[in-house]
Amino acid sequence: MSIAAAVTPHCRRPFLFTATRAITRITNSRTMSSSTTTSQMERYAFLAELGISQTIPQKGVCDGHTWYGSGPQHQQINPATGEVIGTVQFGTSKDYHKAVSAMLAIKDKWALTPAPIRGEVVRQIGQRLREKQQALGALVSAEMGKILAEGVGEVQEAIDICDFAVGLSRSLNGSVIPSERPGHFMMERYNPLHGCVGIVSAFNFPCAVYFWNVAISLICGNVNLWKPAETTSLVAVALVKVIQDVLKEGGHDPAIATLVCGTGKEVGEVLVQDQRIELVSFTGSTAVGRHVNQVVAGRFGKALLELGGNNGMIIDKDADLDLAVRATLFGAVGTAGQRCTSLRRLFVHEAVYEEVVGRVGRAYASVKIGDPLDRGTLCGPVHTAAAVEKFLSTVAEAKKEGGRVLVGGKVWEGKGLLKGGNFVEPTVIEMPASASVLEEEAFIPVMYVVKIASLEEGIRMNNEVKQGLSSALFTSSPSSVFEWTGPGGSDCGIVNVNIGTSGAEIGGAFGGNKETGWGRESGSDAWKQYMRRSTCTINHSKELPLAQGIEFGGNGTGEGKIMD
Ligand code: UN1
Repeated sequence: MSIAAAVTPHCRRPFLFTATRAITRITNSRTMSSSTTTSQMERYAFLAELGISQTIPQKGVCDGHTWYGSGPQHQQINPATGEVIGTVQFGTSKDYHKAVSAMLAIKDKWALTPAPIRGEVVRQIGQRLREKQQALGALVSAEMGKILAEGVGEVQEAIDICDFAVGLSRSLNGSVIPSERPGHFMMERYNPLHGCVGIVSAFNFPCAVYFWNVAISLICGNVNLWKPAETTSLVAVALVKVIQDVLKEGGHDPAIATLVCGTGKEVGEVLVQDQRIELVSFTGSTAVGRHVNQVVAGRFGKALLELGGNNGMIIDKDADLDLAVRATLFGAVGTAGQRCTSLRRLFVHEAVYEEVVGRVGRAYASVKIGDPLDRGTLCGPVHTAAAVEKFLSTVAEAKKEGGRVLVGGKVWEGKGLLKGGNFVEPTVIEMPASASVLEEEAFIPVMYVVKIASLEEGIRMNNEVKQGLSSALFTSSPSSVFEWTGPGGSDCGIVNVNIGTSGAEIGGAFGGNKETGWGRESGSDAWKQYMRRSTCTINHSKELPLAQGIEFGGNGTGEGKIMD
C-alpha cells in the first residue's frame, strides 16, 4: 500500500498527547537566529529553579552530606539541538565507596524508624515534586528529548508513586497462618533489607523509574544509591537536590538517598559486584541485564530487572478502529518510540487491514516533528546520534527482508537550532510475518505492521519473540478478552485490552517476562522485593511439639519416630 492510499478521511480528530495537568509554556519561539549565550540562558531559565547552573559544572555525587565528584566532566546534551545544557562532574569508584559508607552509617537507624514516619518523609518529597513539576518536566524534556507533555507527565508518575508509597507505609502487611501445633502462632513479617539498594536507571524515563524504586524502597526502610544513565545526569542531580532539600529541612537522615553519576564501567560495574548492595534494581538493555543478573546471582544478591520489550498489539476484526488507531499512534510515536512499552509490532486482522493501515497513515501524517519543548510537537528527537544510525540500519534491514515502508523511513532535517538534533521520521513498515527484524527491539520510532488471519495467529506471533513486556488486544468480543488474558493468551507482564501497550498506571506491578527479566516494579505487591521476608513461628505453650508429628528423643534415647 502506498502512502497516498494509506491516507483515508477517517481520522476525525487531531492526535494530541497532553499531560493531564496544566503545562506551562517553557519556550516561546523556535526562531532564534543563533545560539547566543543570552538566548540559551533564556531558553533554559527553568534550570535556575532547580538549582542547576548552566555555566558551573554540577558535582555528580551526593552522599547526603556533601556533593562531590572526582571523575571526568560530562557534557549534558539537548538531543533536539545538540546544545550543551550543563556539565556534570562524574564520580569514580572511590567516590562510590564514600557514598556507600555514608549509607551504611545510617542504615540501621532508618530501618528502625517506624514505616509511617518513613512514609511521611516520602510524602514531603512528593509534595516538593509537585511544586517543581513544571521545571522538572522541562528538564526531562530538554535532556531526554521527550515532548514537554510527556516530561511533565513523567514527573506526575513520580508524584503518584510517592502517594502510593505513603499509603503503603501504613500497611506492608504480612499474614497470619494457622499452625498445626497447639499453642503456636505463625506469621509472616517483612523487615527492611540488611544491605543497601542500588538503582541503575535508563535514559528514557530518567525520573519516574527512579521513583518507582526509591519511593517504595524508602518506606520499606532501605538506604538507596542511584546510578542514573550518563546522558540524563542533570535530571538526576536536580531530583536528588529536591530530595536532599526535603531531608535536610525535615531533619531526616540525608544519606538514605545517595547519588553517584558516572559511567557504567567505573560506577555501575562496581555497584553490581558490591556485596553490600543486596538488591540491584536495573533498567536497561537485555544484553547488559543478562550480565547484571549473572553477577548479582553469583554473589547471591537480588536482581530486579526491567529489560527490553518488543511489544505487540493485535487489532482484531471486531475492534473499535477509532480507539485502536489512536492507541497505535501514542504507542508507536510517543516518546519517539523510546519507551520500554512502545509499540513495535502491530498485528491487524485481514478483514480490517486496509482500513487500519489507511487510518494509521493518516494519523502519522498529522504528527508534528520538532522541538520537544514546543507545544504542538508530538515527536521529538531520538536520544543520541547512535539511535539515528540504528534507525537507518533498521529500515535498511527491514527493506532487505521484504518490508515496505508505508510512512516515514528517513532522517528528518530540522531547521535553525534543530539542525543539530537527532531527528527521524516516525515510520511504519509493512512486514511479512516471517521477517527476523520482528524479533529485535530497536529503541526507535519504527513500527512493523503484519497482516493476520485470526486472533490465534496474532497471539502466536505476539508470543513468538524472546521479550515479554507489554501487549494489547483491540476487540469487542468478551470471549476474546478472556482468551487473551488467560493461559493460552499473551505471555507478557502487561496484557491490555482496548488500550495500547504503553502508558501504564503506577498502581499495577510493572514489568515483563522472559528476556524482559521477570522483574516487577511500582505498584501492587512489588514492594515485597525491597524487604526481607521472615516466616515466624511463636510457641506460647509449655510443650514442644514438632511439625509433621515427629517425635524426637522424647524418651531420652535420641531416636526419632514418625507417628502414623
Ligand atoms: C519505561 O519505558 O522504562 O508504561 C517505563 C509506560 C510508563 C513507564 C515506561 N508508565 O509506558
